[in-house]
Amino acid sequence: MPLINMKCDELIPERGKHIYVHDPENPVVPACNIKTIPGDMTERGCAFAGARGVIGGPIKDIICMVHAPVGCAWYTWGTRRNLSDLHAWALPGRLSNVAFNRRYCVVTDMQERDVVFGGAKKLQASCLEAFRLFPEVRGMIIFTTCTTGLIGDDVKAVARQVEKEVGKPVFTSESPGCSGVSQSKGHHDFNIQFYQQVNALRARRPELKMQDEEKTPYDICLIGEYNMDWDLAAIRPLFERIGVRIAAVFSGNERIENLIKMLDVKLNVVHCQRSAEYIAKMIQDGFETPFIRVSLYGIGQTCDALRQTAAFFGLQERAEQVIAEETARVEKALAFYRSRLAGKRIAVYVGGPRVWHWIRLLEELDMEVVAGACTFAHEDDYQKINDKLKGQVLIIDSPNEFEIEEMLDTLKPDLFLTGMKEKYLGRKMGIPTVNSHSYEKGPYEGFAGMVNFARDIYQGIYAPAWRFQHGLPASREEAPPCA
Ligand code: CFM
Repeated sequence: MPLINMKCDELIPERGKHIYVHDPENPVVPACNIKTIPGDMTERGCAFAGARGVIGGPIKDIICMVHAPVGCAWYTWGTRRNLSDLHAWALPGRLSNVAFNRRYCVVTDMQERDVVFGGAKKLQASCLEAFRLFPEVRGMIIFTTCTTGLIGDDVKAVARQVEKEVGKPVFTSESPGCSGVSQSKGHHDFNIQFYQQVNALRARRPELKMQDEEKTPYDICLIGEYNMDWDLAAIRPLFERIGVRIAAVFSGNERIENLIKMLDVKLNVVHCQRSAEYIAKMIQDGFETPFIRVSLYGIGQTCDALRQTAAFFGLQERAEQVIAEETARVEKALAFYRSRLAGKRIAVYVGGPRVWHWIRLLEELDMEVVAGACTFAHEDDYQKINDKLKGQVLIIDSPNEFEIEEMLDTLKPDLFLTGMKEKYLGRKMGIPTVNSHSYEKGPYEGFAGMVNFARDIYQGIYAPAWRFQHGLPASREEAPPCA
């Protein structure tokens, strides 16, 4: 039976249905995307975090108005390094800096009195004040959280009123933290509500649609791409060189103006298929715009993504040219890292998709995935993981800290690809880590990104600091010189 119980779960045996050792002969999908078992110290985030932090946050020229007590805004602010710029049209000085969405945290600061008597008036005043303080922003999204969701403030009415007064689009994202089992619910909510509201806005103001003279026959929208540590700088030129135009990105470093036009492209290219495939499906249903699923991590998968996109538009020849040039450019560096990293055993713990995004990438460096864990993956993510794994691999759905510790202790991987919270656990156990959410020194996507990723893995494993830790394998003590 591939499902297993871990020792640390003696007191919560129900966890067993979330954990399995993948067997290629008999693949199983664990229990997933269900309520956390009481007493299990889950590492999951809330639905609001999924809506605000993951999808709304990376939009570069809007205010994310968090209608909540200050903590909801403060503790979710700036934790995800999706960078943006506000250069092109910003005022000089104060706002001509990069990463507008990481510099400002805007919240209604709900107090007890507001909860008792209702917060709608306070929200309206806050929206108007924010628009006055940041005259250059082009719109707003109002986010509700547990508090304002539960008291039932009519945020849609406030949005309509503010939009009328200011003349800029105001959207709402009603995805209170408690409304789902993980941040994944917030992704879904945001997709549905944004799609509906963009459609409604386009009906009210048709001049916001993509006008005929703007359109090209090669317009695509990159969906589920969040510009983590400037991934777009590595990816955008590749698509442009094969001859397509990225008319919109949902939602990394994107202007709201382009997101309103995203319904007018010819093809949707979906990268993160957990957080954003929903909107691609809705656009397909509503506009008959097809979508393709891609991965932009690793050489092979990036090539596949370019080939698939090119095939849709009949641009295969140019794609082959770009692929030949780019693979030649990174060959030497990757050969160096491969020679140092071959045979290393890796554990990966992320939200979900990156486990399957990275299996092939790690294989390209001759490394092996020995364990995988996902915070909020759904069944289709586990199917994708199973399809890519060749050997017996431990997989944990929504792990708690004890399970992660036991996983690392029993499998002793050479490197742990993980986030900010768990890295200390790994490092105290003598296992190097690389930040697999917002990266160490990215970008990690595309050809150049693959070299950065390999370099960070190499620097993690061969960091001289490990010499001072006892009981480490010899390989980590004999650091070969860096390229
Ligand atoms: Fe998609 Fe993402 Fe991920 Fe995600 Fe995330 Fe992320 Fe992630 Mo951190 S959108 S599901 S909610 S690929 S922030 S950029 S790295 S857990 S696997």
